[in-house]
Parts: sequence; C-alpha cells; structure tokens
Amino acid sequence: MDARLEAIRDTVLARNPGEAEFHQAVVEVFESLGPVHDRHPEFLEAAILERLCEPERQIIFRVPWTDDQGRVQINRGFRVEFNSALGPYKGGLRFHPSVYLGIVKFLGFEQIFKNALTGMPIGGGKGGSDFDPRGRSDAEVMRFCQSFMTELYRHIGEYTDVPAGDIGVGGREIGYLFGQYKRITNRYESGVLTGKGISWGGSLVRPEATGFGTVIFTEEMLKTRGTSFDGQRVVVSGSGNVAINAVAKAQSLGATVVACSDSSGYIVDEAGIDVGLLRQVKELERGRLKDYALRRSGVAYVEAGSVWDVDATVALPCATQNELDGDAAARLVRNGLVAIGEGANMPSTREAVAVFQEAGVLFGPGKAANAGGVATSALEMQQNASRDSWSFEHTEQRLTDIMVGIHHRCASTADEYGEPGNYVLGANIGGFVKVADAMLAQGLI
Ligand code: NDP
Ligand code: 2IT
Repeated sequence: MDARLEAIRDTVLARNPGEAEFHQAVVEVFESLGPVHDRHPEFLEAAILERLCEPERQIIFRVPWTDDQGRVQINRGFRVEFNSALGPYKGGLRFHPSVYLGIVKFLGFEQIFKNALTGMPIGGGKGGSDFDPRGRSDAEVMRFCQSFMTELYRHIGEYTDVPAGDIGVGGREIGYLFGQYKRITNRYESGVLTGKGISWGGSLVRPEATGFGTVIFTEEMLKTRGTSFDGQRVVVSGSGNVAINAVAKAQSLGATVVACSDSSGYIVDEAGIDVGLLRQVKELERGRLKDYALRRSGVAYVEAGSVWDVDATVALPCATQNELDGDAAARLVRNGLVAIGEGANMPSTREAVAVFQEAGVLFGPGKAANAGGVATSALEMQQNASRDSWSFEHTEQRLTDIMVGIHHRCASTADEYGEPGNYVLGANIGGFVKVADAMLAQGLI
C-alpha cells in the first residue's frame, strides 16, 4: 500500500476498534488508491479519505417489541448515513443476529462506491438490526418492524435517506416498515423506501435485479475472454433473493447451476436447479433447502463441508461476507474455475481474492457485480418521483444498460491505470474518483 495511505489507514483502524469487517473493507479500497493520489494530490490536501471513512451520521437505537408469548424482547437498531456527496443516503437494512456496528459500517462504506459506479444520484448508507426473523411469525416480524420504524422514521425521507432490503429484509418487511412510516408521518411518501410491492409504488424487476445484474456483469467479463454463460457449470451460494435470481438468469443464458446453499447445508442437483421448486420452497414456504432435496429425485443434500467443494467453471457467491476463504478459492481454481461474480457483499476473504487474481480468474467484486439491486432501487425512486410505473421489459433494459456500463467503467479504469482486467482496482478507483470530485466541489462539510 502507498505509504501516504498507510498512515491514514492506521488512524482509521485505531479510531474504529473491534470492527473487523469495516477494517477489511477500508484496507481493500485503500490498496487500490495509491495511483489516484499521485494524479490528484488535491484529494490528500482536502483529507478526502479521512472524511470518507468517518460516516456523516451514525444512529444506534433500542427496538423493544413483544413476541407471541407476550414476552418483551429488545434488539438494537442501526442506521449509518455514510456519505451524501452524490445524493440522499441509499442502502439496505439487514436483519440478522450477527449484525453489529462493524458490519453496518463495512456495508455502508462499500455502498458509497457501489452507488457511485451505478451513475445514479445516490449517496451511501446502510442499516439493520441484530433481530433474527427466522422462526418468527408474521405478527412478530410486523411488531418488530413497526417498533424499528418508530425510531427510524425521523431520520429518513425521500430527499434524506432511502432504505431498502438486504439479508432478512424482503418485500414483507418493507411492507410493514412502509405502513408504519405512513401512519406516523401521515404522508404517502413512496420514495422513502425501495423494494415496495408493485401495487403500492414498487418497481418491476427490483426483486430480480441484484441476481440478474450479477449474472449480466459476469457475462460481460466472460465476453472479454470470448466466452459466455452458455455451457458453463455454475455453483451459487445462498438461496435467498440474490441467489435465486442469479440461478434463474444464469440458466436462462444456457448455464447449468448444479448447487446452492443455505446456512444449514447445500444441495447438488446435477440436472440443473429447478428454479420453480426453489422459489416454492424458499420464497413461498420460507422453508429449508433440505425440503428441496426431499421433493426432487437425484438431488444430494450435504450438511457438512462447503458448497465450494463442488467444482464449477463459474462461481457466484450470493450469501454473506467472508463465506469463501483462501482454501476454498484454491480448490475452485484447481477444479477449473474461469470466473467469479460476487452477488453478496465482500463474500471473498482477502486471501481468496489474492488466489483468484494470481490465477488470472475473472473476478467481479461485489461493489460492481451486485450493484444492479441498488441501481434498480434508484429506478424505483425515479418512477416514484414521476408517479409513473414502467414495464418489465423497459426496466430490465435499463438494468442491463447500467450493468454493461459499470463493467465498462471498471474495465476502462483498470486499463487507464495500467492493470487491465483488474476489476477490483477499476471498481475502487472508478467509484472513488466520482465521490471525491463531488466532495471537493461541495467544500469542507
Ligand atoms: P436473503 O436474506 O434473501 O438470503 C440470504 C441467504 O444467505 C440465505 O440463503 C441465507 O441462509 C444465507 N446466509 C445468510 N447469512 C449466512 C451466514 N452467516 N452463513 C451462511 N449462509 C448465510 O438475503 P439476500 O439474498 O438479499 O442477500 C444476500 C447477499 O447479497 C448479502 O451479502 C447482501 O448484502 C447482498 N446483496 C443484496 C442485495 C439485495 O438487493 N437484496 C443487493 C446487493 C447485495 P439462511 O436462510 O439459512 O439464513
Ligand atoms: O447491498 C445492496 O446494495 C443492497 N442491499 C440494496 C440496497 C438498495 O438500496 O437497494
């Protein structure tokens, strides 16, 4: 790492103790940014990096609610409003027991650069709670969401901060959150949340957007080597919103997706995953992958090990951070991996990224490859602002154009900085320069 940036990094890490995921995300970005500061010494003089690493505002709050037995439960809520240089804070809410400030900050930090890469007018933010929706009834989830919004509502708004979904937050949760926001404020402010239902201000393609976008980005990477998804053997991790739609899109392009996972195990379906059955089990029934294996012949369900034990030519990690380590990366490379597109945020450890890059595997980092979700959220905001709703075809074409554009921006930035094919460098520099220029123009704020 550039020596000037090392000193800033050390200060950031010391200032934010115990936040391992945030540290990881910061270090990974800093490692790309040395050459930018050679060209733009004004960024150093204006302390752009120091300012970028300190969120504009961090909100931590108590979320009290009662469970179905009438017992009082307490969770912790977060919203980190990281950077508003390019637009209102924008980013999802994650409900998962592992959530703490370090996770919300790593996600919010990544979101700044991701949102900049989309070319849409959105800043970066993230939030969530250590609430675990698994095993909770609809009524419990509703009471939790209502309590969460009873604090959050005062911090958000269509021109201020626009949350959406992430792990554990999908259409059901966004519905309860929106209902409570409307009730407290007495405003039908559609643009305050994205990921809404179609009949009440949502956008077609938003549910599919992250998974579809990841595959579109990966297809663009494959094209640079004269190949495509057609005929590839694909392994996907996770089986939530991003994973299911990545499976669907990859198979529509001629790939065979042979495996996917949840936090209990993984399935291997050599005939290619039946997306209809997967949606039935995971989306409609909120069941487990084990149930998929019970209902389809020729499917193996594996409880031990890792989905990355299954060999693939293309890997799409779509579950969670640090789910793919150096050993798994080395195994995938040995078994013939050609490309990896990160549907999740920071799913590959730093060791894994190094293995992929040394092996010359096409590597699409999450902040570029999974930007289709937030980009389509911005399209939802556009539709809300004009009180319009677009067709599936039109919205999907916009998503495709945005993903092709992000790929082009990453690839051309990597070329410009003398590292062709390095999408990590391209994404970090491409996103950073846009935000840094806007911060300079807006003065010391
Ligand atoms: P979902 O809640 O719909 O699905 C999450 C999936 O990942 C589930 O299969 C879940 O398994 C699995 N998972 C979650 N945590 C863990 C864990 N600690 N270990 C193993 N498996 C785990 O979330 P999404 O599909 O929305 O999000 C998946 C990833 O994509 C996240 O990294 C998210 O940040 C990222 N992302 C999401 C976007 C969106 O639009 N939703 C946009 C861009 C990125 P189980 O059911 O067993 O918990
Ligand atoms: O990580 C992400 O980009 C998301 N969870 C989606 C954020 C959004 O505002 O749609």
